[in-house]
Parts: sequence; structure tokens; C-alpha cells
Amino acid sequence: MSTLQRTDPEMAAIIADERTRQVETLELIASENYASAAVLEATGSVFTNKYAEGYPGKRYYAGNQHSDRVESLAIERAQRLFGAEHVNVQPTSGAEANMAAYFATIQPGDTVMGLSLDQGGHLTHGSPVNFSGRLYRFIPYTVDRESETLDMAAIRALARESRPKLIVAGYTAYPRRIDFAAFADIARQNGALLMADMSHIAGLVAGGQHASPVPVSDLVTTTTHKTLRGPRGGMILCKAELAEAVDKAVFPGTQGGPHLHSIAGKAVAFGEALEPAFVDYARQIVENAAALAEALMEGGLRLVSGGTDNHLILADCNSVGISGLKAQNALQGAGVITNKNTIPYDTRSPFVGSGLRLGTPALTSRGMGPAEMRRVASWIVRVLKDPDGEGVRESVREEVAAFARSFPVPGITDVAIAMS
Ligand code: DSN
Repeated sequence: MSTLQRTDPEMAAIIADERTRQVETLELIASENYASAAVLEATGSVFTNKYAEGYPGKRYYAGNQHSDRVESLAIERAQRLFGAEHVNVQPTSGAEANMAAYFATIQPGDTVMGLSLDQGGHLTHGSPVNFSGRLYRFIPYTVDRESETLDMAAIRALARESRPKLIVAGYTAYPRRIDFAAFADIARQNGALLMADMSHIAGLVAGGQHASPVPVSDLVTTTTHKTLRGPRGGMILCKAELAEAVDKAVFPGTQGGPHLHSIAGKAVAFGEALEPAFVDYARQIVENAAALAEALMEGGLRLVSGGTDNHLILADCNSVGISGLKAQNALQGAGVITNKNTIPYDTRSPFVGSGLRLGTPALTSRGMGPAEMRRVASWIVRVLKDPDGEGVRESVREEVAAFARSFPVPGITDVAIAMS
């Protein structure tokens, strides 16, 4: 029996249920993944006990000799992984990283350009209900109505007209490659700084499957838990001249004590991403997304922009006559976990949405390939074509659970969890 089972059986049971759910369902949420057993171990370590306000060598409390080693190792590995001049590994999330990046570079009221949330941006890219939209004057850019891809000429014209101090490039529901070099040129020509938010594609960048924003951006923010497969958390990479401003904006500007246990997990994940095998993993994510996209289109689903170049797919559920919400819920009933999403120029509310976002990082972490993606697509199409059919849902759920159980889950079924 584990310590938790003995001391808090109620919580132990909830965690066991979640572990079973993660093993028996197919995880297709594009921003989720399975951290390795090593990442989980470091994240659950005794560093959860330590306060370490400040930075390596300059802490406000005593007893930080090992904290300094943890944070320095994370920084050094992140610098090597992404070729960054300076890295701050303390942001506790992507939103915190973005807040600190803004605090380091712009003032309240300044003009910023970002893709709006309903077109595939992020809350912290200027949504009116978020601090970003409340503090700064965000001018949203959009994707082209026909191609549903970023129109760099239109973005260039908008920058010329609106003269932003900062341009944000990086998205949560954009299935195509991002031309960071073109964004950098637009920023330079218009006297703006470029901030890339590579949260979704950080693992693809690390694995050489997407052009890196690091060399051409003034600063880059990211989460560490999506394609990068680390613990929940954020990070900022920047040019040397922004180092001091970024560090001050993180601490004491927006955060207190760093989460050293998460930073330990980040260091382990960066170490894993530095291994040659991570290139194969990143390549497999992209190949799997392409295979899934093709099979979904053959099954009659329209995909936003007509396909994918990265780890994610945005399906237009209008093509099968239902909303994104209905699709998400029907698939959940069949053990296929996705999320509803708006599509560009959506006419439905964000809570309902016309889109369904699907990603391959988590299934790829379980060792699946294109053949498995085609099976997954056939289950998705079966359910979406009969979303009210309980019989279909039931039989797909049984097939999915048996199929899912036959693929190991990193950090769950590849380790002996102390259960007895
Ligand atoms: N929630 C993340 C996503 O799903 O893309 C963004 O913060």
C-alpha cells in the first residue's frame, strides 16, 4: 500500500481513477502530453519544500546550495536545447511567462499586435477578459478568410498602420508553419519588438521539425508541458540585452518564490529533449498528424486550412452538421478526448464552437504511428457521423479501451508505482 493510500485513501482513489482514465482513453488534446517517469519523479521531489526567491547565487533565504544547482542545470540545458542567449526558467505557466515578457518590454497602454483568441491566438494575446487586453492596446490580426492561414502581407500592412511596440507570434490552434523570419522583418521595419509564443510547438522546435523562433525573436515564451513533454510550467528565452529586464519582470515583478520542484522537472525534460531520440519523436508527431488529417478528410471532415504541417488539426464540424461541443462530448463518450474550439470567422459562441482541435503528441508518446492514426480516425468519423447513437458510442468505447490498454503510457504503465 502506498503512503497516500494509507494516509488519504480518498485522494489516492481519485488519483488512481485518473491514472486509469489516462491509460484507457485516447488523448488527443493538442496541448497535453505524458511526462516521463523521470520528469514525474523530479517534479514530485523534496524541492517542493524549498523557498528560493531570487536567482542562482543571489537568493533571499539560506539553504539554497542545491536549489542553485537545479536552476543552473535547467538554464544551461534550455540554452543548449534552443540556442538561447538568456533563459529564465521560473515562470510557473505560459500565462505567467507572457505577463513577465510584457512587463519586461512594454508599458500599460502601449500598442501590441496579436492573433485574436477566436482565430487561434491565446487569452494572454490581448483578450479583453484577460489582463493583457485590459492593460495594453491590442490590435488583433486575423487569418485570411479563404486560405485560413496567416496573410503576412496583411499583417505587414497592419503593423505599418498601427505602429505596435510589440508583435506577438505564436498560437494555440494554428495547424500550419509560422514564418517567424517574416514576423521578425515586419517587427524590425516598424520599430517593434518580436515576441514568439512557441508554447504549442516547443517540442517540434527542439526536435528540428519547425523553424526556431529563437534566433530571430527578441524574446520567446513557452510552456514546458506540451510537445516538449516536461512538467507544467513556463519559460522565457531572450536576447542578452533583455536579460535583466526579463529576470526583474519575473521576480520580483510578477512572481514570488520559484517552484523548484517544477524547475527540477523542467531540467529533466530538457535533458530528454537533448537526446537524439527526441528528433525521432518530434518527427513522428508531425507524421502522425499528417496521417490523422488525411484519414479524417477521407472520412468527410473539412479541416481548417485543408490540413496540417505541425502537431495539430482543427476540424470544421459544420462539415458533419454538428457543433464542436457536440463533437467533443460524443467523442468523450467513446473514450476519445479532444476539445471544442472556435474556427476562424466562427458564427457560434466560444463555448459551443464549430471546431474540434486534435493533436498527436500524447498518442505519439505512447508509441503509436500512422497505422494507429488511421484506426483512430475511423473511430472519430464513426462517432461524429452518428453523435446521438448510443450503440456506436458504446462499441467504439470498448474497442478504444482495449486498443489504448495495449499501448504503454509513459510515467504510468512503464513504472512500478508503489501500490503495495
Ligand atoms: N490551454 C492551452 C491550450 O490548450 O492550448 C493554452 O493555454
